Amino acid sequence: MASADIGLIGLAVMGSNLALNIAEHGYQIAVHNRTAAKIDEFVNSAGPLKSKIIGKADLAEFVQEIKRPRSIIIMVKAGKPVDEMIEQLLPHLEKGDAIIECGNSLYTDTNRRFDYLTPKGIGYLGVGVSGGEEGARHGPSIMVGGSKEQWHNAEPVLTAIAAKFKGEPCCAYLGEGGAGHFVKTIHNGIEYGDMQMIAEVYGVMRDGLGMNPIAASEVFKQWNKGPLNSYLIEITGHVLACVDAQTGKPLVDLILDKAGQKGTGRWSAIVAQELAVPATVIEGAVAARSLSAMKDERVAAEAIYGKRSAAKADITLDVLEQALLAGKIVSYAQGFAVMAKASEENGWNLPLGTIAKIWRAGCIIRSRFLDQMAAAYEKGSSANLLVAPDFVTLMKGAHPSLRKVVAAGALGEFPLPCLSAALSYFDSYRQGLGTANLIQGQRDFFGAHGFEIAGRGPDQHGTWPSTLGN
Ligand code: NBP
Repeated sequence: MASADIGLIGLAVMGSNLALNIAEHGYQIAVHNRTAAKIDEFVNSAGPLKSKIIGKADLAEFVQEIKRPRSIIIMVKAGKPVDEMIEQLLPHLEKGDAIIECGNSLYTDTNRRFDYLTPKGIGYLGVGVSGGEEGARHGPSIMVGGSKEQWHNAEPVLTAIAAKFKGEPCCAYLGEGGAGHFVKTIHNGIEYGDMQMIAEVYGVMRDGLGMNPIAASEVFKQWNKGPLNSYLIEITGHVLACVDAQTGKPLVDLILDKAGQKGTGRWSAIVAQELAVPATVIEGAVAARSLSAMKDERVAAEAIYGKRSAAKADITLDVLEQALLAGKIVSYAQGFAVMAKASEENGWNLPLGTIAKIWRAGCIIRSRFLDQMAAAYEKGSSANLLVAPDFVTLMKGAHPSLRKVVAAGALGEFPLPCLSAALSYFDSYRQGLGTANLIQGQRDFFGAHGFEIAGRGPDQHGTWPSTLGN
């Protein structure tokens, strides 16, 4: 007799914490893992929640334990393991059952799996889960895409375990196929941009203002009470304040300046390029991580060009705070513009306001700012955030500071790849008369590509010299 409300496969960090979260909300859950020893280990360590968890090493028995129509979460390593798991599960499933894949999958893989399973009568939900281990255990932000009918079966469990923002669950159905995983990818790209811009501002404090980590930590703690209030600003305050027990030195000064990346930031930059939507802050952040990893080359280049000048930057902390706010507005405007275009291309009808809402709690980029964004979308903004009235006011106040900081970086020789990318995008976006007229002239010169002249229409050509020289 089936007794579980839901099943879950994959008992590593994310899966085991999600399973505990589900059990804690009163649901009976069946669990399975490829390495069977981990199943008993997990069930036995579940404490008072043990009675809610049924461990099954045999896949057929695991499936039989779940009430129909079945909802089965897969939380295994993204990529091939997901396809392998689907093939193993298929013979045991019946029409109407659903696979809910919650890893960091590439959205095109999710589209493919959705197209493969839908004709078989098996629902497929590709779900982005953000918030790391802590979020999985106590309330992540959950971005759902895929089969709408099966979403309704799983909705009570997923909304129960999601983070809540003022009582509203941070979980929503966003569209068919890979819509949920696409939104999670862009979330991660925006997360890269936020982290890089914060790191750049820390660089200004350290290299431009000569502040030590403790002093910088105090500033971030203060900023967390204002418009920049967010999880990432809060943890930055803690990271900077941390002291290494062995040496008594600030931990951040001992950590090697080489950042890792697992791929979702890079995917978001690639997809933005494919959609021809400029996402220069995300691109800058991905490139900055790659450059950070080239430690030996950077050290060698510094020996050639010499250390940067030690002159103090002429900026205040208030200016720095406003610059970060301006950079953030541009970055989110770009990220949401990528989602709007992808929605159009894929026929997803992504609800941008809902996305801003479900990112307000549980996920890594949660912030006060996202509540303002959700409000802007509620007021009817659908175009680029930079022209949403409330953000126009914020940007008008903040962009002069962004300008000062980027100028200080250029003159002081400290790199600000994302803040400067944000400023360039803003200046290009608000410039009625650009410089692409010259590019069109050049293209016509060497390739007869033609150009448009107001009043004369497209496909115009210049009369160019047939030979060069003199
Ligand atoms: P991992 O990504 O480290 O995957 C480990 C799990 O995958 C184990 O249960 C392992 O089983 C299983 N597995 C592998 Br590996 N190959 C398998 C196969 N061929 N068939 C069946 N199972 C297989 O776990 P995680 O860190 O918990 O992350 C799970 C997913 O969630 C990933 O997609 C990850 O990108 C995503 N995610 C992670 C975080 C995070 O903070 N860690 C945050 C958000 C999303 P075994 O025990 O038998 O080896």
